[in-house]
Amino acid sequence: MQLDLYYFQPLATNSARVFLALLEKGVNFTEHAMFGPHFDHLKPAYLAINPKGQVPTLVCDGDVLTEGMLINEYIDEAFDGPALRPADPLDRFAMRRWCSYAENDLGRAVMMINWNRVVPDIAGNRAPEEMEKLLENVPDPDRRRSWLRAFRQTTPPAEIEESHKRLIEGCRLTEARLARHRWLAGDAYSLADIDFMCFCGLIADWMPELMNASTTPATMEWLARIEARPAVRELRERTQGLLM
Ligand SMILES: N[C@@H](CCC(=O)N[C@@H](CS)C(=O)NCC(=O)O)C(=O)O
Repeated sequence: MQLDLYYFQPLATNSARVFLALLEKGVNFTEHAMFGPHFDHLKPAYLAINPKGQVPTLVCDGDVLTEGMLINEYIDEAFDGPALRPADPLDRFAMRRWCSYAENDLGRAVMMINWNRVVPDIAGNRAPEEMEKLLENVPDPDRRRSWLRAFRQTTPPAEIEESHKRLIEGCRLTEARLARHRWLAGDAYSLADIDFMCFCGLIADWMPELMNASTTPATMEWLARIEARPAVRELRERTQGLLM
């Protein structure tokens, strides 16, 4: 089967989780790296593949798959290699619950805070008119609005504060879970750990006051276990540039 993965460099969040699932399964795929500051994801060639203009996209023999969480379930189901979903139905539920929490709640708060930090850098030296013209090509109106608010730095402080509160609560919940279980879904490493590491592992780097060895020791040990995995080491080696 011909697999083509379209993803953002540097590898993080949504792109990293699918890239990592493929590495964990030992699946061969063709890489199509895209660069945020070049706005490759808004170019007509890519919009013809994914009209939402978002990454990652996995194309399997011409079938276009989007939504990282669903792509990863497909990868685990379709390919040989170590299982990334628990067999026990309740553990599998826990996996899905934590994946959903990572994506829709805690991960969204992390991304919102980071987005407001990095978009001015992504814009680079472009004049405001040029940047705003470029952003007219963002197909999804909600995404267009958040790009514009981040670029103009007009996101209401109360919304950023709300995201901070979610991070504090998320770090507490995760720590409580990992103090009782080796992995988020129970006894085995799963897609939940992949998602959580890709979205929320960033908190340890960006906001060490919230995630650190004294406040969240079980989470830090879990992160160290993940970073020692060969596939994660390979992911780090394949990451070009620095996370902004
Ligand atoms: N729900 C989608 C979200 C994908 C997403 O937000 N990707 C970001 C990169 S991490 C993106 O493409 N951002 C560009 C934009 O939204 O305009 C998924 O799970 O794959």
